[in-house]
Amino acid sequence: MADAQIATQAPKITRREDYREPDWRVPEIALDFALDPAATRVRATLQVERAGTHDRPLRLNGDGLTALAVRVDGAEAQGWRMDGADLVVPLTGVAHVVETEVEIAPERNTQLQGLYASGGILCTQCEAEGFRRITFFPDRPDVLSRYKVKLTADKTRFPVLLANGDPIAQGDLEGGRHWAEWHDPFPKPSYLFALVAGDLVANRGTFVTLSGREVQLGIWVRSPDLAKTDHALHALKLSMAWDEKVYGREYDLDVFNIVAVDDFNFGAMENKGLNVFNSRYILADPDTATDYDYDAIAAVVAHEYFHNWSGNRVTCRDWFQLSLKEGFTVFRDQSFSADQGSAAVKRIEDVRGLRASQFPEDSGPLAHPVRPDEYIEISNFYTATIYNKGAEVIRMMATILGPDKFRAATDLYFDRFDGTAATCEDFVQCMEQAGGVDLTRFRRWYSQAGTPRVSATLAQEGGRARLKLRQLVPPTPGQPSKEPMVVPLRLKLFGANSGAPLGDEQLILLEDDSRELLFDNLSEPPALSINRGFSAPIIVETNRTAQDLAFLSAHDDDPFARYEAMQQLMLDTLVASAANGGADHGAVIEAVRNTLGDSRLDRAFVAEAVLLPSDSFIGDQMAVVEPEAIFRAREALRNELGKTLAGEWRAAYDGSRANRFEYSPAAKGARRLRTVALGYIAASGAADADRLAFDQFADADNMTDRQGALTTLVNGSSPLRDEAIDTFYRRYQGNGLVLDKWFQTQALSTRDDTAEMVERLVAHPDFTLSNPNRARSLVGAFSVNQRAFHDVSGRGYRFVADQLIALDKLNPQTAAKLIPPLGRWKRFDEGRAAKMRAELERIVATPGLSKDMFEQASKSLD
Ligand code: 0A1
Ligand code: ZN
Repeated sequence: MADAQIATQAPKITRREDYREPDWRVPEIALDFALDPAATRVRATLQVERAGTHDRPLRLNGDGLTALAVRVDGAEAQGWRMDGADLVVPLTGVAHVVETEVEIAPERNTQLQGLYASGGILCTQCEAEGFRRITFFPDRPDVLSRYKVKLTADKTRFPVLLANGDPIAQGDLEGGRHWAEWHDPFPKPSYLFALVAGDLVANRGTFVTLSGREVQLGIWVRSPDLAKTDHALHALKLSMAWDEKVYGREYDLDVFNIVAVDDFNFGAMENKGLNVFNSRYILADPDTATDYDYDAIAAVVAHEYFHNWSGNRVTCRDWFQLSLKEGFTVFRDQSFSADQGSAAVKRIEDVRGLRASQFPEDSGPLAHPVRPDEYIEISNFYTATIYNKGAEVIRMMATILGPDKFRAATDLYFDRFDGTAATCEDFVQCMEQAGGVDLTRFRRWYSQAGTPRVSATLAQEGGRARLKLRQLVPPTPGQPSKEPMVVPLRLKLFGANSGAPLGDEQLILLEDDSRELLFDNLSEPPALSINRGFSAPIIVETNRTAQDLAFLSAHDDDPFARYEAMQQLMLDTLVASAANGGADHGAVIEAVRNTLGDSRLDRAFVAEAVLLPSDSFIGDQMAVVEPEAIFRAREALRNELGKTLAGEWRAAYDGSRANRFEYSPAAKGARRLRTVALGYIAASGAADADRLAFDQFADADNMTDRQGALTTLVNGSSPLRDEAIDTFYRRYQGNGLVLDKWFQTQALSTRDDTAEMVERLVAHPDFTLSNPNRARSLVGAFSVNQRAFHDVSGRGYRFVADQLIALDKLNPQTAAKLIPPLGRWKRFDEGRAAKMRAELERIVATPGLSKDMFEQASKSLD
């Protein structure tokens, strides 16, 4: 079945410069599904029209399909042939009706692309190229069609039949079967097609749009999960109202359905009018979902909903333009989430995520521009660069234009390109026209990979100061030399004695290799606050002293910059300590003490600010990553912070005790700080720490507190550790999403026997590679556990490679996504690097490897 996926010696490279408009358009398609898990019949009727004057045949993409019938204008087609997996049909006129028939087996589809079965539900995933696994079609995003879909299935097993658009008709048939017909009036590309059939129930709601239309909303799940869908439904309504208010975008169909399935390769999918979600981004109640989960659910629901305009009404011309919809939609969902609670905390979280996933990608073998030039397998390009750096690029344009012009520019974009397939260039042109700006050089953010490094040196000369800025964009694969980027920098000076601002914040553009700025009439020595709000996705290197940073961490009036000053101070201390086997912790301890004691700060901010940078982020600052030295340096600082500020941590812990679960920004902040404080109490070696953690674990009325306590116990060595692990398991046996947390918490343990433990967990009866969430919760989590994965013996590398080779046979997309940690070998010492390379070589040499894995693993060896 996976034949079409298997790489031959030289997999085909698709290049952006080779883009050609489609030869044939398909304005209408009717699909008729006779659904059956073992054998589903798909009949497709395509109205095709020749585009322009040419005599090329109609090429319909297929993947693993056999044509059982091909008809043209009602008669059996003559002269059709297979070209590889594609069906090629010669046609003589300008317009024809082409019918095909195929049979597929959803229950045998382990790749989870196309039509597949998940827990008794039949569902589809077509982005990017899954539609060709369902029927023959020009499976490219610039072919837009109106879809009519008829579904027929056994009524007992599949009482609910859903597809895109609005329901038209339904009825019963002989033999216990029934049917439903759906019609989507909006032309869409094939990647947005969806159907779902299953025994589902809905949490229903309504939303009245700005213009007064009533939309029927449904969150569809299996009946035991119905009680966990209120949060998602609420988030959907908030998203619909937000898009009207902030972007002037209304929903356009009579119904909007979301279905949750347990087996899903990504987070969720924005199919027109019928979003399909990984159940982890829908299901929540206080007992099973953490605050992090609640927030992620709202963000993903918003993200998929916002795609209705940024992605569906205006789609992408080709897959090189993927960031056109993804970068913009991530920016929109980030703005939505920022508006729901603390914007500062949201920005901190987003930047932390960018640094954890995008920065390493941008400095490694898989670095690629926001608009890539070529790919082997497009699924490999659903990356942090396309999504998160893409969002930063949109954010920078919004910063340069200011809010009013940015809104005028997005209005222009939606109006001009509604119903079409557009490019990143089209978007930038709208920004230029409505914003009255020239973005010629700014476009380099789309074409050049690599994280720019900006050095900022401030020198005081009497009452003046001179700021020297210099930028460097590092070489990346295929791009040895770079042009300077346009870097928007929000900056401000503070008086280092008084803490008062020395002038207003400025937005400056660094457009060349370097730039100098002069500041006059300074009444006192200045401290530099730069890249405030993280106005550009860059690495900033300054000549600020530990004293400057400590000062800014207490006085900066931009919360992000304040957090950043603290992080930089911690980072400098930890890097020095890892390199020299110790460092003076005094400045960090004082800064943490000040922050903990500042009652004006909200608890969520405090919790973020006092957290030390992760092992991996510390490693990213070092010429050669030393996992053990980093771990020891971080633990030593945690220990000293825990001991020196013992009273403060106790006070923070006790002061953040909530009485009863509530999902509000204040309650979330309190829970976060409580668990952070618990971590420091444990790190101090306090005699009662394990008991405190176990009590929190046992008494918790919510998953945030319970998992927070479990994490502390799992990292430790108290006898209560095993008891907690067992209790948790028994309590949640049968709940897949919570068991994922159970596996993940153990895979992320900081203990030195983690590799052994994870190897044992693979044999656990609840472990399976067939479910992507489960595979990620153990293998994915372990491979980002810097200390355990990089165990000097190489056993971590071997373990992950073994798992990925096995996973590739089932689900190449999910396997390939887990390659990057092995590809970071250049950052490690020779011994580790050789072992990592050896595993990559073993993967590349595996017979029958998918092209997904081939691309990721072979590029990672370069
Ligand atoms: N467009 C979706 C992401 C997505 C991409 C590919 C998939 O195939 C398995 C699934 C989902 C989004 O941005 O949410
Ligand atoms: Zn998306």
